Amino acid sequence: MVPRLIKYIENLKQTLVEYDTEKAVELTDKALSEGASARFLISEAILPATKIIGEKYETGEYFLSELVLCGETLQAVMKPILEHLGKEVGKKEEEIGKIVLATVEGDIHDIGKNIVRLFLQGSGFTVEDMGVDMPAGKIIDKAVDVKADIIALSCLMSVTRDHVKDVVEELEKRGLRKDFKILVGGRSTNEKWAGQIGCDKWAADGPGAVEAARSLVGRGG
Ligand code: B12
Repeated sequence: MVPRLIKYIENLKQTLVEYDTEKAVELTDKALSEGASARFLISEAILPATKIIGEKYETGEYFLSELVLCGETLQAVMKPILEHLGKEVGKKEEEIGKIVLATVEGDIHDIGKNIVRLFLQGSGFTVEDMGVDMPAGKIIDKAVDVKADIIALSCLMSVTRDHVKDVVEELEKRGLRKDFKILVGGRSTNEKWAGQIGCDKWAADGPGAVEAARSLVGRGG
């Protein structure tokens, strides 16, 4: 990365942690207009900043009010970053599969889900994004309705992990488990746990989600 762009990174991280929305958006716009890629900003500024914010919340240095303010600043910078990412990943003409994507019931985190959506769309998947706090039954109804190949679930909190399991169990209850592949990801999940509860694949990030989804529809390798 060009050295002149690196100077934005530390500043952007700091403004995100200090929930200075105006400055953070200004730095993001400048970095993007000077040639920084959205991928670079996500990996070098957004993810490290959310790690610091999470730690401050966990250790009690930040209260819920600060977490909420940080969430607002993050959402504000994600707007131009997602627009840019959409252009970077492009759009394939050929559709290689349909995905119903949602953050599970009880969980309203959606920044990572929205990144994953763009990567999947860019690689030829049609993605029906149902948003956040989505109960298992509604996710399955939608998957049946749009004849999805894959149900992709985002889960950021340990307390909502059981709602990923709800989707697996509800599919089994309806006799539909074989009709859909389940892909899961998000901070509170991991590959071992995903396998244990009966998901088909787990992935760590956007590019990982693409690789996993492609293999689930037989387009891997
Ligand atoms: C921003 C934030 C918020 C914002 C969310 C704004 C929004 N619109 O998303 C707000 C302020 C609303 C919020 C609220 C809460 N939060 Co919060 N939040 C965070 C924070 C700081 C960042 C999350 C984030 O956006 N990360 C950046 C994105 C890019 O990363 P990501 O989500 O992990 O996504 C990547 C991967 O995980 C993966 N991925 C994600 N989804 C999917 C899906 C698929 C299919 C695949 C394959 C991959 C994948 O790819 C993504 C791209 O790389 C985290 C701390 C952290 N370190 O993550 C806490 C954190 C997640 N929150 C936490 C908590 C406790 C809460 C609250 C309960 C606080 C409260 N007391 O009210 C509420 C929950 C409300 C609810 N019902 O959901 C805890 C959860 C702890 C736990 N173990 O369960 C965390 C970890 C903070 C902490 N360290 O304690 N939060």
